[in-house]
Amino acid sequence: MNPAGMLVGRVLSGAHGGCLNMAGLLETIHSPADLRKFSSEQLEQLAHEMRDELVRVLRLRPAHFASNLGVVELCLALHLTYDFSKDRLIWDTGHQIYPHKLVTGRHKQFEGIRTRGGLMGYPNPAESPYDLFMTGHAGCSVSTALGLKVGDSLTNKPERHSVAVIGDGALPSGIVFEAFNNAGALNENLLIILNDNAMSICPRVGSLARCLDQARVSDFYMDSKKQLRDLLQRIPLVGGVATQLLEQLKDGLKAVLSGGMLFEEFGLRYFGPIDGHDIAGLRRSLAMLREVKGPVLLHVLTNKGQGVPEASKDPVTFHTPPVIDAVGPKRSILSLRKGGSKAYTDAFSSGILSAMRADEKVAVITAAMCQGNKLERVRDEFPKRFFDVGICESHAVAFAAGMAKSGVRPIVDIYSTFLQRSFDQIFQEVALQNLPVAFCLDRAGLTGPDGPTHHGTYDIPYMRLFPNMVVMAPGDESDARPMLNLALTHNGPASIRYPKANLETVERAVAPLELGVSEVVDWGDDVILIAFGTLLSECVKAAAILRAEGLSVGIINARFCKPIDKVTLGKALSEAAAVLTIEEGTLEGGFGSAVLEMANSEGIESGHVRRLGLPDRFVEHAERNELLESLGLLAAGIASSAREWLARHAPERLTEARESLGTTGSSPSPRESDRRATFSPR
Ligand SMILES: Cc1ncc(C[n+]2csc(CCOP(=O)(O)OP(=O)(O)O)c2C)c(N)n1
Repeated sequence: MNPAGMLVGRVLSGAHGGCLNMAGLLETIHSPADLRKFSSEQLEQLAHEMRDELVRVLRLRPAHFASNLGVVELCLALHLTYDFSKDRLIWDTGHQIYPHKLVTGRHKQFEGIRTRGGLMGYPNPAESPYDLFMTGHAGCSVSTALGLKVGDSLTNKPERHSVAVIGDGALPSGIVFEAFNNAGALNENLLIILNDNAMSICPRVGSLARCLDQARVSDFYMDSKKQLRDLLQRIPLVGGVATQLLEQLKDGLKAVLSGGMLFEEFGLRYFGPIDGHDIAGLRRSLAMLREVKGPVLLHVLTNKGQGVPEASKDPVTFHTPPVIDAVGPKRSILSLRKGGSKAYTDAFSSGILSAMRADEKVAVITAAMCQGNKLERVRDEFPKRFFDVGICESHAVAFAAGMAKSGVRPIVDIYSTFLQRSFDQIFQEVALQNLPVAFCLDRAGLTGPDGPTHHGTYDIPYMRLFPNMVVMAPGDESDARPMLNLALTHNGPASIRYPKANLETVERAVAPLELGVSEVVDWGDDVILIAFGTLLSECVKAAAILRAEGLSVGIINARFCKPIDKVTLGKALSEAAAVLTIEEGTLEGGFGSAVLEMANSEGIESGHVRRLGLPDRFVEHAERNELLESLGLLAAGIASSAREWLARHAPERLTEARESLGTTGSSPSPRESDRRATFSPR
């Protein structure tokens, strides 16, 4: 970026009378203890430097942007008030943790954040003792902070403070209220900071949002609240009835004016709202609250995108903006790089829009991911059939079940990783009732720079567990619409998983989609590659590599994991010398496992089946293609696994193939074309 828009170096007096070059305060911080040497002015300057650093690094790649700009002062005030080498700090979700990384000894590595081998974009205990849990899903901070506090009390460390910072977007998650309920009853010392920037990724939704909005009627509210308190304290209490009335009046006024009543009813002492960009004010409040006994909620008002005018004006785009091309004076963003290619998310969001235009019974539910799911057009065209329920995935599914029972055709559009929250509702409210709910599982597979908290790894196993559930994955773009149509006309629950990837089309005469039937792209008898999902295109490339080596290679686009296609897949297992299943999901209980289970129950030999997919470990963050390559899931890796497997199970086929090449040169082998012609799809 243009350094002119960044730091303006100044020399001011240091807190201890010395001179500090203000341009380099951030560089002098190796641990939060270093913050204590700064004067108030220097802290302001440090906040400025931190924002410059965030802009300098984050403009290079998509990353959480506006949320981090909004918590710089809060982060400094927290580290100045507490000693988190002993005290406990949990940033809810963890996407706003970058300022914390900058002051906890990770400034030098910050440049590489969210790249392969670099810092994670979320808390990571492997990086720093200041990060206690690796998280990325919203809503658990109050529970873990409370657990830490209780754990510390039980293990004779009662002096440790415990703090959770939670955003107003995460606040409505059901688990937060479960934690409040428990915290109020346990009455342990706990500080919950509500970081209220009036935004989730999109504007916050629901009745809780309205309640918080009341507290934002700032000046009026602050003044009147103070005046009313003063007034109430001056009214003489005369008799029991008057006291009772007065209490009721107090409560009523509090409820109307602050929104804090809700928290107090849970047994949390409510303070605020206060300005989250005033370091001195924050420090005063935090120092006072550190001494308060019992659970406390401090309501802090911040501005998402603070310090970058375009980000504060448009926090939705700047939640995770694309690469920032140009930055002007005062950190104003001059241009963003426009994304060119269409992704699977686009194919499904436009499919959903068409389905809603065609049938007024179709409705769609998102859990705070309208933007990520690209549902803005749906929201604007069909406001009555579009439901953003907030970060409440369990509710979303049970809510969909209710709608389905009433005759609506709900689509639950949720990322694979977040839908894990709804496991029990998928079981009980949907599958057990055999209700026609269509699940669109976006980001199923490796999500890239977000890493293990966000990879959509487990949905194949958790979806295929349930009777009645249809489990589908498109092989390419041409499968997307037919699958959505099938899900919306099927008489029971159906799910479709698709990755965070650009659309691709595999050239072929596309077979019409039929429930439980896979599509044969090519037949072969040395190797058959069975793809479940969009790694189909890599299988096509792998097949080309292997065919050039003289092998006869078939490709199947499985389309369904459940019901599984016993006929086609059974035939593949019976005819090919080596069979590989390929999926972008965990191998534990995934599609390959489904194929092995099918073979076992059908009495088909399956020792020659090799499963390729995600290993039984948490996969780190990096670009999706880097990860796929390192896991052997791109064409070269698939081809090499196939060769290896064939060498183990039918080495003579490799020799034969080599010999046939010797006689025919490198042109496609006659063996292969003969065999390809032998398959007759049903
Ligand atoms: C369970 C879950 N669902 C959805 C998300 C996606 N998500 C990440 S941040 C975010 C918004 C959170 O809003 P808030 O807590 O107010 O934080 P802010 O970004 O406004 O600071 C959402 C929906 C998530 N991380 N976890």
